[in-house]
Amino acid sequence: MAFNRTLITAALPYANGPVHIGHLAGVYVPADIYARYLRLKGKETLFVCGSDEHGVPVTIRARKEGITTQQVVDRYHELIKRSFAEFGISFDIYSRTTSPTHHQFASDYFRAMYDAGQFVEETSEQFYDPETGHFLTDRNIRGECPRCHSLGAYGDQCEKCGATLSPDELINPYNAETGNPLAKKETKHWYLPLDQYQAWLEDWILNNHKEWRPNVYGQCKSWLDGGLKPRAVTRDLDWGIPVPVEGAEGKVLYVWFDAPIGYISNTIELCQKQPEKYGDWQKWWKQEDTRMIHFIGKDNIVFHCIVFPAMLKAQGYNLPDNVPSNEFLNLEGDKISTSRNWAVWLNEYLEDFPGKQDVLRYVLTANAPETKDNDFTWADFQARNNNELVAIYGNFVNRALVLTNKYFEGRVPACGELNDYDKATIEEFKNVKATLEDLLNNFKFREAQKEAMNLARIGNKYLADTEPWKLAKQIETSDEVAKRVQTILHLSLQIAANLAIAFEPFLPFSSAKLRGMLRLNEAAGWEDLGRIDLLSTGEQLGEVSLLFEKIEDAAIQAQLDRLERIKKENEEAAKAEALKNWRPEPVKAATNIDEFDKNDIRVATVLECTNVKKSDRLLQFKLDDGMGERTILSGIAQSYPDPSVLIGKQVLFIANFPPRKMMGIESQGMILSAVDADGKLVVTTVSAPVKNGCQVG
Ligand code: B3M
Ligand code: ZN
Repeated sequence: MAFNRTLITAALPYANGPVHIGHLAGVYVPADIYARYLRLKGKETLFVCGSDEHGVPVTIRARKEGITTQQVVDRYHELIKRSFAEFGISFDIYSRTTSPTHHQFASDYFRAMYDAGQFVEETSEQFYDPETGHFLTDRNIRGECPRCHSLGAYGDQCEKCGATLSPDELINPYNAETGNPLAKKETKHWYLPLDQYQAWLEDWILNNHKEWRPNVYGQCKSWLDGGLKPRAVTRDLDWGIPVPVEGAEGKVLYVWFDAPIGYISNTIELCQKQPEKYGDWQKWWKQEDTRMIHFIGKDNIVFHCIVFPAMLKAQGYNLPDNVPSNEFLNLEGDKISTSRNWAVWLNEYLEDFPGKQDVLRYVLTANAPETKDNDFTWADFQARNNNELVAIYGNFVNRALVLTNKYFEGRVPACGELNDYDKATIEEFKNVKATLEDLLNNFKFREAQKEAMNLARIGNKYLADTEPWKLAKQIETSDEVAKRVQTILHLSLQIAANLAIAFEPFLPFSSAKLRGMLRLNEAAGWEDLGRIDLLSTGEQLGEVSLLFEKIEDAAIQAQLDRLERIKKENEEAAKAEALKNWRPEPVKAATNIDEFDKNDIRVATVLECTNVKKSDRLLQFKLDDGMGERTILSGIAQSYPDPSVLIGKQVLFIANFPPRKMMGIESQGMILSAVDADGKLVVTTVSAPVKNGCQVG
């Protein structure tokens, strides 16, 4: 269907922490590239986003930081908004779900569905804390995992074994915050009957949107194949938008009900503020010739492809045309995590690398997790900057401009006769526009940026091959040579102007700078890409400066050191957590004295105790066992950084295990140790002196 305008939405980030590179690579950078591309093409475009300020994540953060939920969302909304702006994410509006417009509109949306009989009401038993009188969300319920029996599993997931759980499966569930045991109580909620939309969704997605990315289509298909069930759209919480129905006191809209409506209410807010520029909001949400694209991360697919479309369909709104969702970005081989602080935070990046927004944009797009999870490493960040942005793009542009300054006082020289090599070069870069468009139209940003860089490669190669700096030696003496140098630089400058346009969606700061240096006409847009008359002969160029600068090792090392520090902190926190949750193992199956007596346990004095060479696990003991000397190897080196502390101690060992060779040494028995909660091994010693060789029983 033909469309005349595009509404682009980017997932609303939770205002429970700053934005990190995973968010940027997955959602905001691709969405921004697309928005800038369409605007550069002169298309009517609206790019909407805002903070998601309801839900449990913000309330958890508030309790952790000891401040109110309102303070949390105020703090992070401002921080996120500012960092996005500084990073050049070109939203038309970045609002928030605590705005009055949103509260009103989301509430009305619920009410309209309620009045139209589009919900089902159901009363069910839910966990609640009898002491606080609060119902609990899955994430706030903890207990023993029914699978691996570790303690402290969450109501939705066990982080130890990875099992997906429901709170009902937990053994001895308790309130994660108060530690109180939980009871069940009846409560009424409103459900979106997704089962009633099943047939329609199947037809809409599976038959009519086969062009969606395989990861998106595949996830939808598996949800649909599993059969959709009604989903509760209300919660018993005190933070959120009150359910606008009688008898719903103390209940709020589920965050995933109100958040996507935020796309609409933010559009409304903008259109009410600037009607001349954006028109009536309904044009963006209800008119058939408007196309909607949702940029999201893969954990949001079901909400944007199934739940929200059902809500939109119910009320007669437009449906998304495409939902380009990315996989996840890892950091230095590890999953990015807000709670573990394993991330590169946008606000910190902007402080650590001032003026280098485009470098991060470039690297995140070059490594975009479009089809599979991908990894961000600082080494790659440095290499892509130094070897690609500096060495190819920056180098080409700089040489073209500096040489023009040097030989032609910074004026665009005339284009003389083109030779075959010039013509071949022009041919090559003329194809770039069509290729780029095809890739961008299909949300293949990673490939598209590669193609833009290819244009810089063409320019770089052109200068390297034609070597105008060598010819320049004869500029004074040969008219022909002078003309040749003019032509080479004329063409090079035209390629540079093309680069400013081609890279504009990806690297907006560099393009603005390059446009300034070339004094490129502001009106030159996407459709001018491929032209070789973007700059006029005789035009004076602007002041030249470097487009990109080398990033030194020290800056990278500082980032790696930071991550190393965080890793250590996390290990310590995990240990402390394990200690806190530790419980003794259940008692083993019954045995008897005869079985026990088969083990010949005795006392011996440690004569020597040393690390085994080339093993970080084994200690070698020489013992006086009352009968002579005995060697035993024990895998406890990690617990004894200084093994000599054991010398002179009387220890317990099993004397009748068959000898065993390890690392070329024969071990004649086993020394008994206690395994502490954190995995540390402590050798058992005798509290009062006894004869070596005496038996334990
Ligand atoms: N805030 C989840 C997330 O940040 C959620 C997205 C809402 S989009 C309407 O992953
Ligand atoms: Zn488990």
